[in-house]
Amino acid sequence: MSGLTLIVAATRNNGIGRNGGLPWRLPQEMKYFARVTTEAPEGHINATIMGRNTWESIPPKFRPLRNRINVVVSHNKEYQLAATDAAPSLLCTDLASAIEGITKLDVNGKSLYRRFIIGGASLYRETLALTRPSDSSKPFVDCVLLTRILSPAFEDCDTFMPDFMARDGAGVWTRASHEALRGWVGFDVPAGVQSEQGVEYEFQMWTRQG
Ligand code: FOL
Repeated sequence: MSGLTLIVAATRNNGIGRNGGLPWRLPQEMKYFARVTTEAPEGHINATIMGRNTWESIPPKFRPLRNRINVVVSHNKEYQLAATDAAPSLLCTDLASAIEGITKLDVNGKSLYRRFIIGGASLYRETLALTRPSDSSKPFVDCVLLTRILSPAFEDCDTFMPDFMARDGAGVWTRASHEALRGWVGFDVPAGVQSEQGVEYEFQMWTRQG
């Protein structure tokens, strides 16, 4: 089992949210998110791991995210999902038990393929702070699928992800080639600056050595 993959759309100053939701509406970018997190070889399934706020930010009609194992991490032990709400596959009070819980889950006999950290700010911060463990069963983020929102600046963001490149120092994270991104996701991803709804962005992949 490979490490964890963090997937995020963020502005140049790492803005990711506003008022409990995404600051932009980018249908093609969202399709990319859905496809990347869903596609798995025959007989396999991926997991999406998210914080409680992110779970609540997904439109009810899209939640739980279909054809994926949905894991919600809430450090609040009292947290209860709304009775009317569709349930995630797992509700955990910390990341370690989330990771362990997924392994034990049987989803119609499917094997687990990839584990995606899909936000938000707290869970990104927590997972990026993990150092490479000697025990490969422990969680560690070794790949970031970053959609960099280039313009406009979306200066009214109120939620930010950590600057993972700055945080770990130069050379720890390296940007993979576009071919490597295509190979990793397993489908054709448009290269270069994308333009949608007046927003310019780029699909990037970053990997970590140490
Ligand atoms: N990563 C990227 N690249 N873009 C994002 O928008 C993004 N969003 C989150 C985490 N990582 C991301 C968290 N927020 C849905 C809504 C919000 C959300 C994540 C997912 C959602 O409704 N997803 C549906 C898409 C349905 C559609 O096609 O519009 C899904 O099935 O994945």
